[in-house]
Amino acid sequence: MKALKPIILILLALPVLLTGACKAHDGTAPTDQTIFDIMTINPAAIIVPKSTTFKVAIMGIQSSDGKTESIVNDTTCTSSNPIVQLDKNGNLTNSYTGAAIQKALITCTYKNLTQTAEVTVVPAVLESLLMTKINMEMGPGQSQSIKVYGNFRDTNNYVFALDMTNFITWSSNNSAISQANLGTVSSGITGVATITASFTAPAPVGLRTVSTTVTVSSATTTPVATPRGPGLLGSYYDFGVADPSSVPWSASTIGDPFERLFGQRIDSQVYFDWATGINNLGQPYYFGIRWTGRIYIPTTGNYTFFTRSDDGVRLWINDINGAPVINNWTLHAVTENSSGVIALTGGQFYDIKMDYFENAGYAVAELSWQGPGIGKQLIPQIYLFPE
Ligand SMILES: [Ca+2]
Repeated sequence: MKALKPIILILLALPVLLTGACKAHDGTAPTDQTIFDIMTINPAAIIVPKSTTFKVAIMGIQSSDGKTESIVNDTTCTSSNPIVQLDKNGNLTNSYTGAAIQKALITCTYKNLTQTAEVTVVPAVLESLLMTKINMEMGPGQSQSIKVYGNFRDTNNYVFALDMTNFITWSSNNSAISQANLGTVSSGITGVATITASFTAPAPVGLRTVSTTVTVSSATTTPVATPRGPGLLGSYYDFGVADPSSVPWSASTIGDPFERLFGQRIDSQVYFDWATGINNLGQPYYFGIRWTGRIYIPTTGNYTFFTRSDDGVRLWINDINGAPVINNWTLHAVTENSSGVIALTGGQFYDIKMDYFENAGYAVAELSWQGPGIGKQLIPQIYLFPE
């Protein structure tokens, strides 16, 4: 108990210190004298499921010295569509319950700065929760970061993930061993505990939970866990916007499909078949999609990657600024392409990027792999990470 006393004293003193700090600011000018000349909203183009809340970051940047600070609490935002609102805590909330895709333009003002964000609300239902780490092991008094994503199934039966870390409720079956708060799992005494993240979605979905074991052992010096990915970041673009007469492209006039950012979401897999050429965000051809992130390699060995695409596709593994391992940047009907054999190390993350465009007619985009003990299959969600 002797060792605990100073901690208790500090805890007892903390509210006094905080109260004192707050009072010092009363009636005086804000201490923040920084003049920001750039304002950012991240993400600036976001795709969210209906009836959800998502955390948005609003930052001020002083371009002369690069100083960056959250200004979300001092920013006021308005929305072009009353079903979507962004509050002073950065909570982007939509109350939509209908069946159509909804768009909103959010306009935010901080002092003399103004910035906008484009929001697309997609009818989609929460299917499951996913933790970015499971089977956690750590020593007493250690902690690990974690995120919890929701998997949402849209009306076209495609699954995308949304970061819900800030909105889930944590519980532990033995909080003396381990407990979690926001994006951190911490350990106490040795033993094994199960921690659970819960979220209650609007009816008829109701309660969704996900759990992991946390093994706390004095023998563990560095925290470890099995990573689980929510998918790759999909950035959806339009082309032919500035010059509609430039589309459709011909084989000799292929241009830049990444002309205007339409929206971003985390796609659980690259597995899309849009027979009508209109994708599940309502984008009619002509659109480009760039999937980026990292891939986790479970086992050391030789891997081969495969794409099926209509139209153009390029794939990079590891060296995303170098030569693509698949390159079929042409107008074509559904075509499978494969990489050469690539030796990869188990337990490692590698950068991955897949560029794709749909020019007209049918549209398909798929990404598969095969490797040691892995038959040819779509790359599963749990191996794909958006950052
Ligand atoms: Ca096509």
